[in-house]
Amino acid sequence: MSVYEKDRRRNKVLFWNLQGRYAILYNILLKLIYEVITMEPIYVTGHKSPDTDSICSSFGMARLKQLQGIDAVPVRAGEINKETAFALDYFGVKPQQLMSDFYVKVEDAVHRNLKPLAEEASLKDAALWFNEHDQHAFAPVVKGNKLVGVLERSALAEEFIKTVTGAELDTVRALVHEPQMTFSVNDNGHDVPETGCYVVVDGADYVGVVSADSVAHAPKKQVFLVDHNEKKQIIDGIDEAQIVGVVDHHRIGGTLATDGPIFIHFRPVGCTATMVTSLYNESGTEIPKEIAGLLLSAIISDTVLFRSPTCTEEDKAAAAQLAEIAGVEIEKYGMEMLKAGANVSDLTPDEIVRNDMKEFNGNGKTFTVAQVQVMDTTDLLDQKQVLINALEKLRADNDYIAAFLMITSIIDEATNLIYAGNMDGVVSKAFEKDVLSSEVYLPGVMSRKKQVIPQILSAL
Ligand SMILES: [Mn+2]
Repeated sequence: MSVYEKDRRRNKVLFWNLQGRYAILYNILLKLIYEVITMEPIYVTGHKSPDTDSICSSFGMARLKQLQGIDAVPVRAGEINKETAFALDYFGVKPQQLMSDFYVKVEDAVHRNLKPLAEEASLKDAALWFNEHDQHAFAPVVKGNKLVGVLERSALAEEFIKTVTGAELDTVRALVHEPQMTFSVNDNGHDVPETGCYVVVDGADYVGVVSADSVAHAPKKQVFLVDHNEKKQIIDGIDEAQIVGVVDHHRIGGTLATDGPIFIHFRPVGCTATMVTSLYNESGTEIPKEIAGLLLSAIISDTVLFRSPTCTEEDKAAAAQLAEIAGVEIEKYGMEMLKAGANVSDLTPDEIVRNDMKEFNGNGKTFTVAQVQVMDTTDLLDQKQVLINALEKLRADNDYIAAFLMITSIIDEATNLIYAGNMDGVVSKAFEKDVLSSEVYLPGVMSRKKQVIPQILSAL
């Protein structure tokens, strides 16, 4: 009897020794403990190329859930920009964990309870192993924890024919060969072939086996979206995860389809953090000081210190409440933070045209709009041709129909929109203006969401 089998029998005896309802109770308790241990957290994330709102609302929303006793983890979809870095540093918060994708990993789907055979195992041990694991065509073979290879059921059967005529092998070692395909715990589950069962390793160590079926049954990651809902802006692999909630202030774009009913919160306010603030208030939860500072930073950023036309009275009221808790003076702190973000002097042209970039899709056409907010646009406009070349490279490399860059002056409250792609007609139609060498000047325009995207989409 294998150790595994003994274990199983002992557990059975233990279980049945408990009488009637106690056994049931014991079972329920075990299940509960198991669920608590294996319970997946809710990942709270903002959009790709995260801005201050995406980073800070992720922190704010995750903390609210934690305060409500829910296991939530703030994550980010990309690198922190300078403005956000200033805010995080100011309120003493370290950036959250970077999440590269939500794909189901082999690690989530691996069967860990398939005991391997030791390479010193005798032919009889091997036969007993296959007898116990009658669905398995091969046995993983290890030396210590290290995977040595696999032993095929057929190879063992073949060997037994030989043993009848004499010379029996001492161990299975000679029959073991390298598996044709193995998976690492970090591999994506969707790469596991439709048929067959495969050995999973962690480095050189044996972990277990995986199949397409176990991948299909692996628990999905639970994801809470803040500050975005369009597929192209969500961290990759969201189709293999489960969206459990959305708090956003953008248009509903693309097809946000979910498996079940979800918590959803959309309002046409200037900032997601404003909504997060009201969720704290509605639930009667006190806002922690550093979270208040971060949420305030998000509102200042998204509304460009209340200058943006997207700014509402609700944003201003939330900012006042948050500033009080955080203990900062809004105008002073706000200008400092915006200045920290507005310094683009150390960015390369490639970085500038990807700054705060978002992808959009209209009529099946994909384009990007990046934005830099600066105190003075002169330096950037002086290198306009270099920036347009960088935009053209970005456009061509990704097969976009266009790549736009908004050069927005916080002081003048205006935007110079420059672009690559055959867009002169679209741009002049969108903004009812004549374009001049891939540029249009838009006084009063600060908001991509409200003053640029809808206009381009309707002109496409
Ligand atoms: Mn936002």
